[in-house]
Amino acid sequence: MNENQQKRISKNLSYVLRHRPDTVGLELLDGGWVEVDVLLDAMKRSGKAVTLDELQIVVAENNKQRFEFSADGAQIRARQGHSVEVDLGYKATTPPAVLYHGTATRNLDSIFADGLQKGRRHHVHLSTNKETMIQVAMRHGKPVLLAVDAARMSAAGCEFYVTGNDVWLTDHVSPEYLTVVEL
Ligand code: HQG
Repeated sequence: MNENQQKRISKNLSYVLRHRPDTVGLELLDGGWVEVDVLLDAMKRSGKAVTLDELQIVVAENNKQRFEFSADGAQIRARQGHSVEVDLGYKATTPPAVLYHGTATRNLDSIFADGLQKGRRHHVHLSTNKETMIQVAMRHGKPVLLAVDAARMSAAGCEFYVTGNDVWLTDHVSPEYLTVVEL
């Protein structure tokens, strides 16, 4: 399988597992899981056929580790990034003292007025990894990196959830916790 094929499968999976399971006749289970057999069957019926081998490669090699199998391998889910109503079942966890968020410079005025908003997603996405966050920022325009004072947010009672791929999720980040990091 070449890179383009992997990308296409990853995009199809993101669409189905995060946003529109209904388009292939699926409903997500608690935690955002889908039975692998059921998924393969649904993808086939909707003309987006993918084999189990291909699925395993995409889960293992996806550049952002977006997907994961359950421990027994019978189920699959997207780790984060959903727009459908689903409880991923992540437990609130104490965050590292500092987390990062990458965005475009044109968003700064609005972010320093309203804070980081989750928009269409379930949460605001943060990470310990500055490089990753700069990459995320570059999707939006001229990149800027924000440091989030997670220690102070946590002390103030804000909750954080961590996924299996170092994405930290929270509901909202007030401007008082944000500073621009000089690149
Ligand atoms: C910005 C990708 C103005 C926010 C990535 C961002 C990530 C505001 C954009 C994951 C704002 C939302 C998430 C405010 C936030 N005013 N702009 N008050 N509050 N914003 O794509 O964080 O490929 O929904 O800074 O790798 O960029 O999907 O979120 O620029 O991990 O797996 O509004 O999505 O992962 O954009 O990216 P997004 P994001 P996947």
